[in-house]
Amino acid sequence: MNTFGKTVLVLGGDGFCGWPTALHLSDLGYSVVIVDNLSRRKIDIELECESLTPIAAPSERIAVWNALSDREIRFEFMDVAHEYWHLLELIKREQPCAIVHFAEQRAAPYSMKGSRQKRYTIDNNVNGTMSVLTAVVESNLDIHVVHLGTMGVYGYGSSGGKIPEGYLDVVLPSGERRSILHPAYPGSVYHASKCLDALLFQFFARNDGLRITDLHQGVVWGTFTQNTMRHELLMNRYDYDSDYGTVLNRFLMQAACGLPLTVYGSGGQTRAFIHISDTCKCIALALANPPNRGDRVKIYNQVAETHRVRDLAALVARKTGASVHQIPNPRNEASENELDVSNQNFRSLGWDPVTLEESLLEEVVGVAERYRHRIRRDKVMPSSFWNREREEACRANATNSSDALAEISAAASSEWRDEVLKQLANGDDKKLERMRSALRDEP
Ligand code: NAD
Ligand code: USQ
Repeated sequence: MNTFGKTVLVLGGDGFCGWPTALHLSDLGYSVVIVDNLSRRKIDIELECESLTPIAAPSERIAVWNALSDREIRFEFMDVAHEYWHLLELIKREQPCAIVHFAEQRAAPYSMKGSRQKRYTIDNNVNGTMSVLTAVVESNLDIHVVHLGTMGVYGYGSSGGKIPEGYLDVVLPSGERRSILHPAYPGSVYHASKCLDALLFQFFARNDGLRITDLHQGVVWGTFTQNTMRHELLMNRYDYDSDYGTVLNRFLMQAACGLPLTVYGSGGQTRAFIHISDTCKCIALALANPPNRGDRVKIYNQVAETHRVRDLAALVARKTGASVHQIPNPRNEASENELDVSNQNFRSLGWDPVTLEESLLEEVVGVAERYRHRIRRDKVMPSSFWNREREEACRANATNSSDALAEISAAASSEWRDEVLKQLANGDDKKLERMRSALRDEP
């Protein structure tokens, strides 16, 4: 497919998946317009916890990319969920061939934090999706909508075999064979918002003939891609806190900082995983292979492999010497599950995914080590609970866990502090000694 000069709107293009994807699509020749209201950066302020990696302001990182790449990414500040007319006007003006929709509140724990966050997640995500679909219909343009969904819409169980890609072949009581949308088993308010999105896609594809692809993605890990590595100011975000940090990136950060790995419950939860560089590749593949007008919603499982949480912890512990702590689970989820997932749709397009390679794990630990002075260790333990029972269980255990954490943190912190002092002293031994003794004198 000739991509050159074709316009793509990347909604949520300032985020963890959106930013490297915007760079990848720009690199492939698409004319990319990032649309974002920077709500994720505002939630950083609310949670008092920033990305582990320092991320440049949108205008700065885009200017660096445009200068380095000889391409042009543009930026539109907009709330997709609540500025419908602005969105419609943008679509009419840009006449994009496709819209990639990442612009949602994506953390399950944040969506369970309290009633405000529950309502915000549904309001933001469902209204955003509804606005995009309505605006595409209203524009009367033939635009392919590519949405980032989640494996969590299926629940994490069995579907009588491998989890299929969106549709389940069933035999009705009458004996008639049908291919139906897979039943929805959301495990959080966030996951429920994705199930509601999926229903909207079914309606708009059938009623208006919209061309829609929904990508049910697994847990994303890693931070760098080839493009974000081209300059320090292109750096991608790395969430590590208990609301936004996802499990493998959290374990790698914890290992890098000498903190115990926080396995929730038995660690028997099996989840699907994908590396961030493959997120970008899969989206490019989905854009290059749109459904026809009138086709049913095309659904892909965007996953590379599945792993049990405790096996991941054991792998990271083996590699790094980190200790593993099982703590009460703040979530209401099955303590053990199998997960067998089909990813045939992307495989049939030639996708050869990255798996948990040692070198990539080392790279992420390296990033975490480099920026560990930025970590707020008080943001590592769970702070959002699925229900009162889970909260009480976690709080009852908190004393023991925090004693253990505090011990390890204290040991690690003196080592870090010394590293920071060395950097500040910049080779001046006398200055270093003065700073060390000043700190030792601290009450
Ligand atoms: P993120 O929070 O880092 O990025 C989302 C971006 O969307 C942010 O820049 C945010 O400011 C923006 N945004 C949110 N609401 C908006 C609105 N109303 N208007 C304009 N911009 C808005 O999240 P991410 O990890 O990049 O995830 C992107 C998408 O991929 C989400 O829809 C998420 O559900 C899905 N996904 C993510 C993962 C993962 O592990 N990160 C896994 C599966 C699916
Ligand atoms: N977990 C731990 N310890 C931790 C963090 C998590 O044991 O320190 C466990 C959780 O209990 C859960 C599993 O690890 O069983 C995965 O948790 P996660 O936070 O890595 O992922 P999740 O909440 O499912 O959400 C992430 C993204 C979300 C995306 C989803 C894909 O934030 O946007 O939709 O992964 S999936 O999990 O396939 O549904």
